[in-house]
Parts: sequence; C-alpha cells; structure tokens
Amino acid sequence: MSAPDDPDRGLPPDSKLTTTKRQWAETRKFITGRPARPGADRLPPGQHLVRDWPVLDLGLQPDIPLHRWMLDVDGAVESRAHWTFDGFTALPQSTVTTDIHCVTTWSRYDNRFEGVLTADLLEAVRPTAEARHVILHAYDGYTTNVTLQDFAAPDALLAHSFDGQPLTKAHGGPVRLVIPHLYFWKSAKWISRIEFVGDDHPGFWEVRGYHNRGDPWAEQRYSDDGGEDDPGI
Ligand SMILES: Nc1nc2c(c(=O)[nH]1)N[C@H]1C(S)=C(S)[C@@H](COP(=O)(O)O)O[C@H]1N2
Ligand SMILES: [Mo]
Repeated sequence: MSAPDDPDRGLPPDSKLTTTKRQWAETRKFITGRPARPGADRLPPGQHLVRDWPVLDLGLQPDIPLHRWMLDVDGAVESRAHWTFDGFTALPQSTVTTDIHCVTTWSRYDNRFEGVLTADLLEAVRPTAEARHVILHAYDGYTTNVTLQDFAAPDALLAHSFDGQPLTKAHGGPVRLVIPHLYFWKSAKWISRIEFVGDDHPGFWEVRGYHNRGDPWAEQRYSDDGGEDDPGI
C-alpha cells in the first residue's frame, strides 16, 4: 500500500526502509484518532509476542546481596525514605499480572509480579506539590525518567518477585520497577534511588534518541515519533 504522500515511494518494496519504517508509519496511521487501546487488540502496534523472557541491559549486572540492598526515596517529598530490604517488604504487598512491551518489539503476556505498588510508596513518602517528574536510578548507573502521573499508574510496582520466586539478578533483582503501560526501558532494574523533581531530566536512553515518554500504544519509540511529552529533539 502506498499513499500519495508516502515518503518511501519509489524505493524498492523490499528495502529495509520500506519494510520497517513504512510498516510502523502505517500502523501509527491506523491508530491516529482512535482510542489508545482499541477494543480486543492486546498487542501494541509493531510488537510480536514471545514466550521466553529476553534479558536486556547495559551488559553489567550488579550483584547486590539482600542485606546490602537499600532504596532511597528523596527529592520533592514530605517524608524521605531509606529502606532496607526488610523495611521495604514491610510495606503493603501486592501482586500484579500484566503484559510487558519492549521497544525492541517483543511483548510478553501475563507476567506475575509481586512487590510494592508505586501508589503505596507514594502514600508513604507523600510527594510535595512541586513534584512533577520521577527519576529512577539503578545500581548499574542506569537512569530513566517518567512523569509523576505515569509513575503513579495503578498497576505500576516495585517488584521483588516474579511468578512466586525472588526476581533473578538478570531481570533486576533484588528489586526492579515495572511500569506496564510504558516501553520496558522505563522499568529500571536493580533500582537504588527514586528521586522526585520539578523539572524533567531525560535518562540514559532518553538522551540517546529514545522517546521521552515511550507509550507502546502510540508507538513512541524514538524521540521524533511525536505524541505528548515529546521533547522534539
Ligand atoms: N538498571 C537498568 N535497568 C534497565 C536496563 C538497564 O540497562 N539497566 N535496561 C532497560 C531495558 S532497555 C529493557 S528492555 C528492560 C529489560 O528488562 P529484562 O532484562 O528483565 O527483560 O530493562 C530496562 N531496565
Ligand atoms: Mo529495551
């Protein structure tokens, strides 16, 4: 299919440009003007379903024994926190079964995570009126940024278990963030610090060309993919 304003027209139909980029462009066209999550469609545009669980990170998986693990919560909050693992697991515990979507195009259904809902963490630390964004810091030096609103999603949690077992080191144990409604690079593994701020600070991938928000349903993969909260760089 080739629309009159198709920027790829004239290219061989099997070129890399036409297969990947056009497919993505057409899918976004399909979404434009429709509800973010159309009816029965469970797989976001451009994604494929996997049954295994790929491991993606910077290649350095920090080893944090439970007795050395600490989570700092600071910045624009009324009550800072400095939790040990025992202190953290003394917070209200919840189980969330959810789909996850990686920007490299794999999606995985029905992942059962257990841990502390971000809603319960927010209740414990109480962000001030100044807080608009949340910067996630991790033990491997990774950072990523989300809005306070995205962080506070009802199904977002700090997970210490997967499928009833402690989260493995490869997948971010002892504790990782899971924000199911955004691409998985926003879900920091080996989380060490949660910082509430007024001004946004793009993280590791966000300064390397990834979209600032990363909504899979709007295909916000790269910084020029448009949509709300696009820094336009
Ligand atoms: N600390 C940290 N968190 C991270 C990353 C990382 O490199 N370091 N990679 C991100 C990316 S790009 C993805 S796709 C997911 C992968 O999580 P998984 O390895 O459990 O599938 O973790 C995200 N969280
Ligand atoms: Mo990723």
